[in-house]
Amino acid sequence: MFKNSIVKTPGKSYINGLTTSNLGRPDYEKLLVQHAAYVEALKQCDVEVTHLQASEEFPDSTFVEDTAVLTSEFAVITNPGADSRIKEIVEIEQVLKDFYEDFYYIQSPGTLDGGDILQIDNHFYIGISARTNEEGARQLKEILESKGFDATIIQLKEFFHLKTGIAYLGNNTIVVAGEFVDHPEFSGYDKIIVSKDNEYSANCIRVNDYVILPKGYDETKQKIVEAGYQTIELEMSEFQKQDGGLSCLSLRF
Ligand code: CIR
Repeated sequence: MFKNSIVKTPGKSYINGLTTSNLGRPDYEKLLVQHAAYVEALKQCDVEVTHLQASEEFPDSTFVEDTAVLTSEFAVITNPGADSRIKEIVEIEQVLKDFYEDFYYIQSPGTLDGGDILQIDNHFYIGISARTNEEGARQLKEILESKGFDATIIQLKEFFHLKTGIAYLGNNTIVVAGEFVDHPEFSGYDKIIVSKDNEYSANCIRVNDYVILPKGYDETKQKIVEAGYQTIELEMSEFQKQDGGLSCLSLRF
């Protein structure tokens, strides 16, 4: 069960943030509507929402997931892999002090984005990506192992972040796309396989009694419903334009 979440309203500078997509310029008004719907969805899932105000100096800071890795007992503050995002951690660490006493830190030359971390029960998967380097992954593995967790490092081939292509729904069930469908590290799980055309919907999140997924991916929705989950669908177009998905928009703990 998650009790808490942290979200952050995107600022107007969001439209000048980092992206590799060619989906066009985000519409700020639409973006705010989509963000508000995301916050409502979290509330529907019965989590408390700590809602941070927009910061114009950090265009990508609505993607709070990248700044921390949280367990029920301790917080790891990351060292984000994009230079323009590194200082986003200052505010998040401050906010997390209301919830945690035990803090760990990823330190340079290690870099790590929370989007590259997937927790499945007591096991963490750490993706090495354009943002998370080997040293960052090694540091996180060491921290997690010192606290009794297991951790596996996975070299990404195509996905932007690890969780761009994989989600854990509980009950040994994962949602997987692309390079993770036949990945040997994930062979022991029951898989909901997302087709190439629906790849964006692999970034979905289980929050208590619901699975939240992006709107417009009926095939994925159908498979999740057949696996026994209630769903909430959210319009995500303006986040997708900046390489963001559902998991990126909150810290859940
Ligand atoms: C970035 O490039 O950092 C943002 N535009 C998108 C970050 C998405 N975060 C995530 O997948 N965890």
